[in-house]
Amino acid sequence: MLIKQASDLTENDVTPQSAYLNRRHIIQAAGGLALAGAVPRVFAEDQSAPHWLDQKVDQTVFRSVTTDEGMTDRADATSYNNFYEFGTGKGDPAKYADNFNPYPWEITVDGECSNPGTFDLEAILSGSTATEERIYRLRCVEAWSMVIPWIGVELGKVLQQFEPTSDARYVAFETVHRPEEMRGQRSRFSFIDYPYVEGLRMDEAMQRLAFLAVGMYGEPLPNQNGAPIRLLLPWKYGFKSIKSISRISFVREMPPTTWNLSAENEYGFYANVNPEVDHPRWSQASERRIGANGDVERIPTRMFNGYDEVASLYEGMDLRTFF
Ligand SMILES: Nc1nc2c(c(=O)[nH]1)N[C@H]1C(S)=C(S)[C@@H](COP(=O)(O)O)O[C@H]1N2
Ligand SMILES: [Mo]
Repeated sequence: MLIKQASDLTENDVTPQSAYLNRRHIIQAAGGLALAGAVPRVFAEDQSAPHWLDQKVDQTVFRSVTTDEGMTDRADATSYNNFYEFGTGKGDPAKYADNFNPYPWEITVDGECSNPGTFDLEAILSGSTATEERIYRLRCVEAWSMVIPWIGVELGKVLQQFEPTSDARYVAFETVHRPEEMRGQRSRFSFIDYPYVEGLRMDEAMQRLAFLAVGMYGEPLPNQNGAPIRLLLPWKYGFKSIKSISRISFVREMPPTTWNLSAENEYGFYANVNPEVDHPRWSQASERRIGANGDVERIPTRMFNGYDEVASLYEGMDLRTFF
């Protein structure tokens, strides 16, 4: 895989030809026991990504958004997670997501659109443009953050395939409900109701930064990071970036969202990263960056997580009221 920098970007392609870009080729070339321990779990047994997805990820040639901040190690981004369907501990998703098999995968699309239906993931992705790599900051509402290279497609380009009508003012997303494979969905003590649901205003969904990832670090998404397809909204708190999406609905009214349902005074619908609006129980002014080589440092949090280009979406809105 050769990833080129988009020419219209000013930030330099300072990332060295990282080990991760070539890892699979190295693994293939070695083909033996020496590197067996390095083969990610997603490739184990029947959970291996189908060939077409593997290819789609591997053929990524275009890096459209990047940053010169140090990238979080793959080991950290795949072992320190929030995915309550597999448990509430940060290590639970990596520990328990092995029982989840995301292939094959279908997404049901319904509501205010001309082209609804249930589609195989492959069909949805083949109708989109080529996959691209984007290195995004991910800022959790709990005040930790990472820098992760994702592979995927622009959300807006995918949504256009379904031809939303002018009645579609919002788009709602749902995570798959598979209690037999997701131990957190079986828990009697869960304080969130499943399936996990999220939503965006239509103009937010069409913003070019809204992204659907099918891979990270040059490989298909591991289960704990939301295989086979999850949202990334880098200017919003991490909980908006819903994982393992199985339904997309175009709707007229603002849809319910999981964390807002659990505590509406703590988690709003918009959830834009904002250092000036604290969580009722903690400050949002700074964050704990889990950066390259496992280094952890406390850094100031930036408005919209530093993605200023989204500001026009919220012009005239009081971001304290619409948090
Ligand atoms: N379905 C689902 N999606 C989810 C979550 C979850 O618990 N369930 N957690 C969210 C939160 S709080 C964060 S910070 C990110 C974490 O993504 P990561 O584990 O890939 O870093 O996923 C988000 N998406
Ligand atoms: Mo989060």
